Amino acid sequence: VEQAKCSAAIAAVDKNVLPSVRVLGIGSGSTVVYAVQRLVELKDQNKLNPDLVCVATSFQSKQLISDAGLRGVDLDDLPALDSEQRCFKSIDVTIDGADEVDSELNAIKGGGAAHLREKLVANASKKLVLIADYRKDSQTLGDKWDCGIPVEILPLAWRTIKRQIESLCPKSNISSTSTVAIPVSADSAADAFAFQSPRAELRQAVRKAGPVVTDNGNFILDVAVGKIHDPRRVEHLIKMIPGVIEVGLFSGIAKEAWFGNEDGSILCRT
Ligand code: DER
Repeated sequence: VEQAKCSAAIAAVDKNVLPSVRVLGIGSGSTVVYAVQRLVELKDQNKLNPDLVCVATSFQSKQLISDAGLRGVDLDDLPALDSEQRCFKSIDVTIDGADEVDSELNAIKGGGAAHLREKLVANASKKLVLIADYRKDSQTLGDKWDCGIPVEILPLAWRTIKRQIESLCPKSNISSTSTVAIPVSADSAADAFAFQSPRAELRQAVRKAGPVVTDNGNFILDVAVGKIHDPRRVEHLIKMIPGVIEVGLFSGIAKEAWFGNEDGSILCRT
């Protein structure tokens, strides 16, 4: 698996981090470590833009940037790209990992509890490139990733938020045999999407007592909903709940996804 991650990372960096790239977003997680290692190699070969600056997406990512001897910069310190100060996409390209990617390049992210800043940086990027091993390459979100959708929430009301997420779809519409289309709004069955009755679990830390606390001081609920046929709708439905800060569904954001396969081959989907 590590070799597959490494191959995908190298291929994605070589294809996307050209000398013309001046501002690069660096994601979080274990796969992106290989991308930064490749950046160091390119830097040593003078193949990077000499003015390259990197935007971190977490404390881990900030540490990767500084340990690699790359120049870090805060998102808000980047100059606007147009005179009217309107263009908010100040990052040329961002390279980041993912927990699962579907055939439309929608992704589940947040396995590393970093998706709030990752989505902020991805949204401010002209191009988001995902890198992953073959385990993340899916037809439909929820096929392979069984830890649920990471949702960053306000700690002070976590039980109330959990209850509201778990009440998102009336159980009465769930048939016992299969996932059924559940009208989200009473007025239109067209709003329906396949959605199991969600279960939200507060993510517990491993080497710290109590729940995971994100870099932003918040909690994570992992929301299991089964297969996600309409990621954008599920994302919006959860995001509308008061106290939800960010949902680990990246719908229609990524432009490219690179997967390392078990046999050493590499797959790029656009
Ligand atoms: O938290 C995140 O979204 C990370 O990008 C993560 O999910 C990917 O992690 P991995 O590269 O360690 O699989």
